[in-house]
Amino acid sequence: MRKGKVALSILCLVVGFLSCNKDDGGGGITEIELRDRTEQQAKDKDSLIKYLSTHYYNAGDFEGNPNPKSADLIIKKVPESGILPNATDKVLYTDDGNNDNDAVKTKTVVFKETTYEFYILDLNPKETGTSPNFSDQIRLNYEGFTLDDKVFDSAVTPVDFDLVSLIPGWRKVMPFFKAAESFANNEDGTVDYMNHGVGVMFLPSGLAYFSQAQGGIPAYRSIAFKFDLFQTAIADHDNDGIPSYLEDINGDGEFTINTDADTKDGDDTDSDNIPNYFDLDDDGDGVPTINELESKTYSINTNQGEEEPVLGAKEFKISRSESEGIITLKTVTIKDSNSDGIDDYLDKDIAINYNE
Ligand SMILES: [Ca+2]
Ligand SMILES: [Ca+2]
Ligand SMILES: [Ca+2]
Ligand SMILES: [Ca+2]
Repeated sequence: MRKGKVALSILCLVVGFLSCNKDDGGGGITEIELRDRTEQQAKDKDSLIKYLSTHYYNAGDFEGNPNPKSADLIIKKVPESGILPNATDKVLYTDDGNNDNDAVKTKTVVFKETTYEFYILDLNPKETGTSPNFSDQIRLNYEGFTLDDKVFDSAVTPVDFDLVSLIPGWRKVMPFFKAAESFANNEDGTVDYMNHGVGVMFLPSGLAYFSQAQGGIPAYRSIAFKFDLFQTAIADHDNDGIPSYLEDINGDGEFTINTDADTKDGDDTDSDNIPNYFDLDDDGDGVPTINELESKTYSINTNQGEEEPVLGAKEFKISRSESEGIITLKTVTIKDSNSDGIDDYLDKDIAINYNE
């Protein structure tokens, strides 16, 4: 119980600090006028479409390439003549009304009651590999750049991120990509990834930093990132046994508290202002969520050719360890003991402790 509480109070502290800054007005802090999201999105869409329709990339270097990487990507401005250097080069966006003809695919999402468009370029479309959920952990290389083609941030050796802690655009984009098919550990400690996800995202400011100036980027700027997606892992932020992506109760791809306690429009079943993904007792019935799930331990002896079980539809891995060929796998299974369609951990009228 302690872990969730401590982490949450740090979060509140950070939020409190930011709002203090905003309120005091003076003291050298630049006041940024808060713009209307819909109006800003219209402007951002224009600048993004302008960028995409006046830039091309080296598509030929990615076709039939079995193991492409984002470092191979070259994006340049279309020359005045309109003639691209190589026959295989492709303009990112043609604005001919048919997105199928474009290199970048247009995606639409509602965020903060605003309809946003973002654009993705998939440089390694593939069938294999796992896609992250919007709330998962990812390992990747990336490079962020502005629409003036200036790099503002990058990581050339793999870094890990919690998608929940990033700008919203990343949560919207990453589920469209797949992590590596396989990887091999080298003797020098580096890892080789085979056939990993490679792409570019073009984000309006509303899915990026919006009103915040950040790392040399002024407020209200559309930005882009190219990336190599290597690995992904399902996150369970509060370690209550329920993967975080299943704790998005209203299905909007974000974690929020309720703005209305009656309709419960957010992701907070017991309306205690702690969203479920961070709440250790989601329904507030006094029994921690982890104890309202049925736990199971499997011992798999691979020396005798035993194989790991296929988990049930509502069964999730808690831990997995391996010693001398014996795999110990711990899982939890969501229960609905009175079969009313509301799982026990979300049903405040059911308080069965399966671990007692
Ligand atoms: Ca959880
Ligand atoms: Ca949500
Ligand atoms: Ca709650
Ligand atoms: Ca409970």
